[in-house]
Amino acid sequence: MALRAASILPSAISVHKEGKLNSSLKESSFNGAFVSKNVKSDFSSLVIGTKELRRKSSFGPIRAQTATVAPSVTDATQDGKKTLRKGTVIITGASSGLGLATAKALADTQKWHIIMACRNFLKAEKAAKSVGITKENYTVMHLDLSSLDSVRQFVDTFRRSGRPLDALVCNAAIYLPTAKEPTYTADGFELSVGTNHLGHFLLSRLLLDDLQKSDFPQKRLIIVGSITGNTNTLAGNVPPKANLGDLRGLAGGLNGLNSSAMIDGGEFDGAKAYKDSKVCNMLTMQEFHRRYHEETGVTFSSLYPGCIATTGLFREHIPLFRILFPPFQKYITKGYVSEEEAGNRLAQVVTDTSLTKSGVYWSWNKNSASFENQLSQEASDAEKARKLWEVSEKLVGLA
Ligand code: LMG
Ligand code: NDP
Ligand code: PMR
Repeated sequence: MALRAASILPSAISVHKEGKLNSSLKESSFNGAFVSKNVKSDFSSLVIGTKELRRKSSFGPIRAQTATVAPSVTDATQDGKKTLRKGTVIITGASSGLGLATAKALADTQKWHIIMACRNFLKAEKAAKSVGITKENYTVMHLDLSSLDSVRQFVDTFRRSGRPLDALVCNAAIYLPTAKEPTYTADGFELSVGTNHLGHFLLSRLLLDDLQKSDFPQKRLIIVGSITGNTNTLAGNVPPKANLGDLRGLAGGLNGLNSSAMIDGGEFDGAKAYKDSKVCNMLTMQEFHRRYHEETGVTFSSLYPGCIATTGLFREHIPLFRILFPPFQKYITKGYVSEEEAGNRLAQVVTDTSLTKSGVYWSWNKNSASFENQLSQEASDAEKARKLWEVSEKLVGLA
């Protein structure tokens, strides 16, 4: 495609200094980032004011641009320049938190139509209105990731809409830290791994075809990861730690009957199940990259957007946690980011022309500049990724 990268996002995208950052990175992780020595010496500087963040975020200035919306992938304008049609992006769990903030950031560019793939139609509609996403920029489509039938139906409905697919963001998740006993998806999988990993696994496998067919210059499949699944960080060492073991529980169907409800075959622990599911998300992204990047040209990415301590993710946690967690992250770990900032970060991974490298787990440093982060040993284990892929495709009925 002879389109110039700049035609996708013509604004100044300038703050990424991956090469420079990487060369000075030290393996000492605090804020989800392997921070350089000079950053490390001043933890307070890991957090900067929202205004400053907005200024420094490479996504910020895009909002001020006047967008050009063209009906087909490229359209000649009067002055002979080619412009790009609006992209279509599916965001799962766009009814709150990070997903909603990302939808808002992308809608504000006027360059994207957002398919809000949500389990609660009314909530999603209200959420879109509440943040001021205008009608022509979004469509709500029903998706319940805790049912494989619903995933297949969603794919069907999306295809019948006739829209091309240019980006898919697997964002939705549930976290059940206080559950004493496992609960299950419609298909009988433990609910957190069933929703966060298996639902998204089926969705992204089915939609890869659609992404491949798109004529958009950059096609992306993003699966949201997290620091808490990475045991090479302090946050990833807070018990219970993620550990997939030899996948015996998953291979047994994760059903708590003839197999454990936990991937590693152990006793049920809701917080661990969530962290395990995030490891699955990060491994899946890398396995997609190895299997399909060259063949399809799709960019596969994951990210840790920062600690968005105010979202609905913590709704099942005890009230005291919900009160203390935001100030703890703001003033003690300094890993806190606002929903708006986190949404801008994920929106960058969707559109930024400097984030085209595939197979990368993105994080952001104190200046809100993105860099390629390193995953833990388990979350980058290629053999485990392959096994996870094969077991997962059996469970979701693809093999
Ligand atoms: C579990 O408990 C529950 O058991 C589980 O059900 C689930 O809810 C799960 O993640 C959710 O949590 C976690 C519990 C145990 O942690 C706490 O709840 C901590 C509360 C007590 C904290 C004490 C002091 C903190 C001071 C802050 C004061 C502000 C108050 C805000 C509190 C808000 C809550 C966050 O956790 C523990 O066992 C505590 C010990 C945790 C320390 C973990 C650090 C491990 C460090 C290991 C070093 C490894 C180095 C790696 C570095 C890599 C570098 C290359
Ligand atoms: P929220 O709870 O605010 O958002 C989660 C979204 O997922 C909601 O829209 C929710 O829908 C949706 N969802 C849950 N279950 C299903 C389902 N069965 N089918 C369809 N949608 C579902 O949490 P966050 O915004 O914080 O989380 C978004 C992502 O960010 C997750 O992948 C999480 O792991 C990741 N993340 C979050 C961090 C944080 O600090 N908050 C840090 C690192 C990563 P509904 O509105 O109907 O409940
Ligand atoms: Mg954690 C040092 C930095 C740091 C960061 C960036 C996070 C992020 N956390 C950090 C440290 C700590 N946390 C420490 C030292 C403790 C012990 C006091 C701690 C505790 C803690 C709990 C109990 N943290 C938590 C919990 C949760 O229930 C959250 C969780 O694990 O959800 C799975 C959580 C988180 N801490 C984070 C982030 C980003 C989360 C939640 C979200 C996620 O991974 O998606």
